[in-house]
This record gives sequence, C-alpha cells and structure tokens, in this order.
Amino acid sequence: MDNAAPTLFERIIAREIPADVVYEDDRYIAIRDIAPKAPIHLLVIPKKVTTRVDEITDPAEMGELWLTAIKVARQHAQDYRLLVNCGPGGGQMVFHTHVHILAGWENGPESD
Ligand code: DGP
Repeated sequence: MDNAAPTLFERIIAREIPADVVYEDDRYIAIRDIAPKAPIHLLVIPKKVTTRVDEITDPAEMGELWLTAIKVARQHAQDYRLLVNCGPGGGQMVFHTHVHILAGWENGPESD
C-alpha cells in the first residue's frame, strides 16, 4: 500500500485543487502555471507519478512525455521553450515530474 501523501499535481488531477486545465488524456494533464513566467506558461504533467524527470527510465515513456509536451505547445504557439527543473538544486519546487511550456513573447524569451 502506498501511504505517500498525494502530490500537489495529483490533487489537481483529482480535481481536489482547482486549475485551468488546457489538455487532458488518460495519461497526461496540462494546466496553466499559477505564477506565469511568460505570456503563455503551461505545465505538462504525467498522471503516473514520478518525483523528477530522471526517474523515468523507459524510453517510450520519456518520448511520450516530450511528444505530449510538443503537442500541447503547438496547440498554443508556433514557437516555444520546453523546460524541466530537476531537483531542488535545479529549481524544482513541485516534486511530481512536469515539463514547462513557455511561449508567447513578441520577440523571443529575452524580450520581456
Ligand atoms: P518547478 O519549479 O519546476 O517545480 O515548477 C513548479 C511550478 O508549479 C511553478 O512554476 C509554479 C507552479 N505551481 C505551483 N503551485 C501551483 C498550483 O497550485 N497551481 C498551478 N496551476 N501551478 C502551480
């Protein structure tokens, strides 16, 4: 039995915490970041819980995560940045693997 407390993103997936959901299928959800760092800032989150992206060792699973992130990004922007913070030293604050999609700048990411 898994007694670990649900992560913030599990609680969002379970609709226990509200979020602006922009995409969902049986394996992923994408939401708008609560503290956007770009005009468009989305988070693509696997429903299967891992703490950080380097825990995903199955190439198919890793590929599917990135292909889903690209699919969601292309639904919102032609050009975009994909970003993963891995571990506290890498800036990760929510310990449930997710990919950031950043987009929507007029003249690229350094223009704000
Ligand atoms: P990271 O630092 O890579 O773990 O990114 C976590 C992101 O999650 C950060 O950009 C802010 C966002 N975030 C934190 N809490 C919430 C929340 O309750 N709702 C939403 N939509 N985003 C959140």
